[in-house]
Amino acid sequence: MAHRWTNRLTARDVTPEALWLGRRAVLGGLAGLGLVGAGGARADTPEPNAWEDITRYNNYYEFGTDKGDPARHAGRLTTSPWSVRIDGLVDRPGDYDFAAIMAKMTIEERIYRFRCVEAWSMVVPWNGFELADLLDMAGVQAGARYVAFETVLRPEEMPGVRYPVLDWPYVEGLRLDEALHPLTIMATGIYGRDIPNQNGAPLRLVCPWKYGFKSIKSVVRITLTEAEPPTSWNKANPREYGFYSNVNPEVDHPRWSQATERRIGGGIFARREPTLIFNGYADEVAALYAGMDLKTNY
Ligand SMILES: Nc1nc2c(c(=O)[nH]1)N[C@H]1C(S)=C(S)[C@@H](COP(=O)(O)O)O[C@H]1N2
Ligand SMILES: [Mo]
Repeated sequence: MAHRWTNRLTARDVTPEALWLGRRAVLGGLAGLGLVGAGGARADTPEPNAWEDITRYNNYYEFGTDKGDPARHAGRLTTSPWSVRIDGLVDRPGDYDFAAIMAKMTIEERIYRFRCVEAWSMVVPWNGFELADLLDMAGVQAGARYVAFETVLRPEEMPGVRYPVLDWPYVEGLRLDEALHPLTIMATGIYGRDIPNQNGAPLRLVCPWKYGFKSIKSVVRITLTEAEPPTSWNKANPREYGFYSNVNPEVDHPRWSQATERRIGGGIFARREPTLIFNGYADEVAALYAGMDLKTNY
């Protein structure tokens, strides 16, 4: 399929893989214990305030809310065989086998700026395919306006779902035009390898102009709907998390500023950089929100 997007970021911008691998240690302050990274790479521990903000947010709550839980427990998740149910307002609803999807897709590397946790960013080389291509397989019907996503729910493999920290299964949503945008991909790999379980194997959404929590992991169901679908973080805390969740330095989270961020790998003395509207992808996506008040539609 003809893809309409070109990387502006290059391999030179990519966060070194060792730092990516060691990120949880970097963010969790374990760096001092020598647990950081392959190849002996050692990153700095962020200052305590930032550390607090980060550790309050975990990356894959189905495996627990403790900062080390995803890496510790996600290995239990069985990711093969895997299928994705595509239903709702589509011409060809059904269970789409992941291996069959992969056989049909063009897998490309995309280097994206990614907000991994709220005030930290990285530049990550993802491998994947455009979500639009998957939706094409199912045939989106005229009445569809939104896309709802659901993560697998397997209590026997996911120790965190015993706790009602979120309303399981984890769900997310995009407006149809956001979902069809060429920047929106389903990632199946990272740094040229299969995606690790804790990052959402075997396929997870990546929507690079939005905050990290929109990028739902280990997707098993995609439903085309007419109405705006519920999202996990909005259900848990509607004041703090809206449906859109576009990266926006002008709209603070009620508990912290979103105006600046730090690039992982910058080290403890790295200056905070100004956060860019739409995470730096304004040229590509601002038109989707023309005329919308982004303060009320946060
Ligand atoms: N199913 C599911 N998806 C999820 C989460 C989660 O807890 N469960 N956490 C989200 C949050 S808060 C973030 S910041 C990103 C983190 O993705 P990463 O670990 O690949 O950086 O995943 C998002 N996707
Ligand atoms: Mo997050």
